[in-house]
This record gives sequence, structure tokens and C-alpha cells, in this order.
Amino acid sequence: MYKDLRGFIKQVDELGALRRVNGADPKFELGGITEVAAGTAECPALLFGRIKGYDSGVRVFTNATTTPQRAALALGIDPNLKPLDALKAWMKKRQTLTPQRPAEVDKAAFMDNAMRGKSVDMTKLPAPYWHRKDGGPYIGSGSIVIMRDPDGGWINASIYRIQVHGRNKVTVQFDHQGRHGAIIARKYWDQGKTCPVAVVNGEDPALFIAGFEYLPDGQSEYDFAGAIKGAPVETMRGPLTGLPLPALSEIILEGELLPASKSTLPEGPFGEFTGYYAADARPAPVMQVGAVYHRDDPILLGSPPMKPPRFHFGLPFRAASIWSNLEMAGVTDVVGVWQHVAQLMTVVAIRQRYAGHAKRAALIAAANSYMGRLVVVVDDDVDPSDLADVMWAITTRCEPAEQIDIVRNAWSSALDPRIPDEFKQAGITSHSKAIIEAVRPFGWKDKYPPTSALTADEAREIEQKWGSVLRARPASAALPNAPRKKRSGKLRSKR
Ligand SMILES: Cc1cc2nc3c(=O)[nH]c(=O)nc-3n(C[C@H](O)[C@H](O)[C@H](O)COP(=O)(O)O)c2cc1C
Ligand SMILES: [Mn+2]
Repeated sequence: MYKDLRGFIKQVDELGALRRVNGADPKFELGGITEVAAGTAECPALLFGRIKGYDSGVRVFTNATTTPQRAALALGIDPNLKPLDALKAWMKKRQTLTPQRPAEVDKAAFMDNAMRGKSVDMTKLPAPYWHRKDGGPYIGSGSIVIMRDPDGGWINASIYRIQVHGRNKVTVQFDHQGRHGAIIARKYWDQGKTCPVAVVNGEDPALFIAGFEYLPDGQSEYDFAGAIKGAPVETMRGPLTGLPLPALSEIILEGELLPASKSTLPEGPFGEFTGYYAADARPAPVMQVGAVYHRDDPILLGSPPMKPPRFHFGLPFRAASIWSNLEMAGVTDVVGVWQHVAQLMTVVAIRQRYAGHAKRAALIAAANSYMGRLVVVVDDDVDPSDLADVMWAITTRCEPAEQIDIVRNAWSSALDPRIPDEFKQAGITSHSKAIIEAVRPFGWKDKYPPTSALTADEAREIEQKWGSVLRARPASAALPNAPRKKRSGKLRSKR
């Protein structure tokens, strides 16, 4: 397994999936190139160097885990598995992970370059303007925010976006007040204290994935990342905050998060993963940066949100946790779970065993589908990862008057473009979710008209017997114009 971000980049390069881009502008160009690359079939990872306006050694790495192959690689799962099989392998691995507590070390390469107190100057660090209408530069698009819960002492390490507001001020944006970071910060503020905080940029991809996971209160993303890697995350005690800082990461900010009641700065707007700017600039808590450390020629892990279906992760990790939720709740016969449209649509495939089975699965999936308005249940002959297959099921097995339900006042956030601004201002950020049962009605499923397509096994048999014929190019196609000329020559001579 790779050791750190640099090791991961090397593995991506060995797969032939890395492109080096030199001389791009951090204002819109890095974001633009990242978006265009993410829209191609190959979707390569990008390593930007000689970025305009920065020290020539500073680099930015994007599209890190945006394909199923690289998402699997980051998890230590066979990158050659088919996407749904890879997700299932991850779901199983995730269920049996043994949390690994970080191991403290006393040296870290990021201490080689330090700015402290008055010398802190964020403008020396890469912070792209990712999209045209962004309210400012963001150093944190895939960065991890580290905080210690003052009650339990456990460390939270999750991704919240970080906007740069000058030499020593950044903001941290919580989508909603249920985020662990928001809960922890409030605890310090309620005691009249500032909240010690560190921002980790250019982290190990396992930590990037852990930072996206919905872990229960009290469970550290560090322990989860260590479990993914099968080795503890090495951390060094932060000189300023005492927080554990991942020793192999690239760029670290240390400081304090000021009470939101005393000071905020307008944060955003920022092009979000829904493909919209859902809100104007809004007040966000300010981090006073007291120290900055970085490795030589540091690499920022950038993960700008892009219009769906592009997404930070090429495998829908949250579908794996919903799959797990279903299994833990005792729902049997789940054969697959997937999310489309950047996790805004969840699909569960089940082998129906009893009346109500599909709705039971759908309600659990709906409860855990953040910002997702569409939850679809399909039968086990439908591939949940294939949107065309799912639409076929919806249009041929779902009677809308009978098999669509609406759940109201459900989990979304201020990032939801369909919630009116007045509602958001009043703190109303819930929405409704449609549950579509695109399954054969249970009561007469065995009398349902049979399907006409080959089963997967039948198709495989045909492929084995006839595949070579289908793949062979006809002889005529291999002959271009030349022979025809010859033939006409012959004809002429006969005349
Ligand atoms: C690239 C990326 C950017 C994210 N940005 C934010 C953000 O700005 N604010 C936020 O609240 N969640 C953001 N998230 C989602 C959270 O990281 C995620 O929900 C995480 O589980 C929250 O952790 P917590 O449960 O410890 O609060 C982002 C996720 C990714 C992958
Ligand atoms: Mn957490």
C-alpha cells in the first residue's frame, strides 16, 4: 500500500493514469482543466506544476480518486474489479475494519518549512479560484480539519472547505450544524474559549476517504484511515495546538477557530457538488492561522466540486455505508446499492422475499441519503450501477399511482439549490424525498411478464462461443479503395 500522497501519485502514474500540466493559472485554469479532464472517458488524475504566481516547486494534485479504479486503489482494493464488485468488496472490508489508533512520532517533513506568528503568509500557499463565480481562493477543497472533542478527548478529522481571506485568516464552512466539527467548536465557544484547530492539506488518500465517512460520534477518522491502510497514521504533536498532525502530509495550518458570535467572515459563494451555487456569501467561522508548515515542494490535494455526474470519488462510498446500514438493520437479500448523480440518487437492488420488503429497504436508504431526492428500489435482475437499467425498471415495473411515496421534511442542507433562500434564512433546510418502488409488485411477481433479454450467464455463454466472430472485422472493411481501381482497370481492358 502507498505510504502517503506522494506514494499514491506514483502508483497512479504507474497505472498510466497521471497527466502532468505545467504553467496553468490558479485563477480558473486549474479548475477548468480539472473539470474538462474529469469529463473525458479516461478521466486522468492531474499534477499541476510551475503554477502561475507561485514558487516553481509548489504543486496541486486533482482528480485523485475520481475513477472507480483509483478509488479502489486508494482503499487497497483490487483496481481491476467491476465497479459494483469493488463497492461490495469495500462494503465488506469496511464492516470488518479494526480501528487503528495513530502512532505518535516526533519528526515530520512538514516541519522543514515553517511560518509562525507575524510571518504567516497564506498567499505563498496554493489556493486556486476553482470556478468562475467563486467568492475567493480555496486552499481547502479536499483538506481535513482536525479538532479535539473537549469532553471525550477524541479527534475529529473531516473535510470542510477552507477559503483564504488574507495572510493569516481562513474560514471553515459547515454544511449544517450536525457536523462533528460544528458540534465540537460550539463546545469550546460555549465555555468562552476559542477552538484549537488544524487544517491538513495534501493528506494521505486514505485520510481523504475517512474524512468523508459518516462515523459515529466519538470515532476518529484517524483510526478509520489507519484501518483502511492496515497501519496506524503517524502523527506529530502540533507545536501550537497540541493536536495530532499527520506526519507525512504536505501542508499544515495551525490556529484557533474564533467564536462565531464574536467574528465571522462572508464565506463563498462556492461552486458546489450539486453543480450550483446554492447560496450567496454567508457568515462562516474564522480560523486565525498562527503557524504554517510545509514539506519541500509541497503538493496540495485539490478536490473541487463539479457538476454531476463528476464526483470526488469514482465509487459511491456512501452507497456502501447505506448497504451496510441495511444489513445491520437486518434487511436481507440486498444484492447491490449504488448512488448516481453525485450521490443525489440512491438505488437499492433486492431479491424480494416478502410484502413490504422493498419499502423497508427504501425507508432506511432514504433516511441516510444526504440531500438525495430520489430513492429507487429495483429487483435483483437489475444492475443498480447502470442508470439505463434502472430507468428501464422504473418505466416498466413502477405504477406511479401505487408505487411512489413522498417523505417530507427530510435531511438536506443549505447547499440544496431547490430550497428557497427565505427558508434557508429561517434555518429550514429540509426537503422531500420520492421513494420509487421500481419492483414487480410482490403479490403477483411470479406472474409478471417474463423478460426477454438473456440472463448474464446466457450472455456469457454466447460470448464464449461467438465472441471472436463478433469482434472480427469483416474482410471487406479491411480493403480500402485500391482494389476497386484495380478491378475497374481490368474491366476497361476487357472492353
Ligand atoms: C471534497 C469534499 C468536500 C466537502 N466539503 C464539505 C464542506 O465544506 N462542509 C461540510 O460540512 N461538509 C463537507 N463535505 C462532507 C463532509 O466531509 C462529510 O459529510 C463528513 O462525513 C463530515 O464529517 P463529520 O461527521 O465528522 O462532521 C465534503 C466532502 C468532500 C469529499
Ligand atoms: Mn466525525
